[in-house]
Amino acid sequence: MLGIVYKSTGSWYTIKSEDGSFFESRIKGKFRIKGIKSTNPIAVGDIVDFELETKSDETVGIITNIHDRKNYIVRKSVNLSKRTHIIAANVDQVFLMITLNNPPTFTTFIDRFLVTAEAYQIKTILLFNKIDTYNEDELLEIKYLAALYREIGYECIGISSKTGKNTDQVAGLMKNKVSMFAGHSGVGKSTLINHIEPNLNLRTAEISEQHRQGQHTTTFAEMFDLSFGARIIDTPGIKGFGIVDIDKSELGDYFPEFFAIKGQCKFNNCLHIDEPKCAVKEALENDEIPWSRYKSYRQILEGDDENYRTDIYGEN
Ligand SMILES: Nc1nc2c(ncn2[C@@H]2O[C@H](COP(=O)(O)OP(=O)(O)OP(=O)(O)O)[C@@H](O)[C@H]2O)c(=O)[nH]1
Ligand SMILES: [Mg+2]
Ligand SMILES: [Zn+2]
Repeated sequence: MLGIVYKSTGSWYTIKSEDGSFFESRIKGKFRIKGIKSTNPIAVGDIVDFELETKSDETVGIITNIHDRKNYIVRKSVNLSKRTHIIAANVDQVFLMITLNNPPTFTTFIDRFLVTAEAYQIKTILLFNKIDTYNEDELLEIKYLAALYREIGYECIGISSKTGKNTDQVAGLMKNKVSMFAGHSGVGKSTLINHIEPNLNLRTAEISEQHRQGQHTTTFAEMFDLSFGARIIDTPGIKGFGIVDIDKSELGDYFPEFFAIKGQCKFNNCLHIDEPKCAVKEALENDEIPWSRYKSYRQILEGDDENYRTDIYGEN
């Protein structure tokens, strides 16, 4: 049978089969997935083949095969430096929620997040939340930011999770897709989800309560079906997503507007720092690339000697 993993506790996996029934399942034998040293072989969102086994009145699923992943999100395991923990697989899109103040979301955070999402090949949509609270100047700033990111190619929507303004647009984008929500603590992720799907209320509350009790317990993601054919993956305690190691020479490729013109740099290994005839620097001087983006790029680039590692957790 074919199914999708909705929940994992490390040894047990909850699988939803094609006909909509749920099965508690285990892995048969050892799973090795090429190229990934992970503490968990199977994650929420994985598509698996499984069989049913009945022993003394109890039916459990046995996972026999995992299908190739479209993408996956990892975080480093606590205490196991080289190993990673796969948080979720096969994510269609992530909504990054942004507020100007209360709490502030800085462009460096947004850009680091976008770099990670580009590296993971996950589509990101920017949601500027709490638009019911802004004064005229603040609204102008939001409009400026939205225009900046739209120009690069990211979809941007101004919303209010509280009044429901434009949340139907978000729900429309979620239909028939697997979505995740990210952003600093307090930006309104839970409020938005509760507004879109009031019946989920209890469950999201339960999950964050659980997490608050133990800071360093491993967090498990869980997938939820919403009433209108959307699915979300909730990752308690993780306000954004994982970590990715990016080589310095590749970093510019994850800034789509740099990538688009890098062919015009004199050197094909141009890092866009102080090389002569650098198309990115020229575009910057001509105001064709926003300074905030270049600033983020330099910050990330200078962050580490060999690799840049993004730590995209909300509170850092
Ligand atoms: N005025 C206004 N308040 C909002 C809006 N969205 C959320 N809030 C408020 O902001 C606070 C934080 O919202 P949450 O939904 O709990 O934020 P969160 O992103 O889930 O935070 P964590 O679970 O800590 O990551 C709550 O008091 C909400 O009522 C909005 O659009 N407008
Ligand atoms: Mg929340
Ligand atoms: Zn260059």
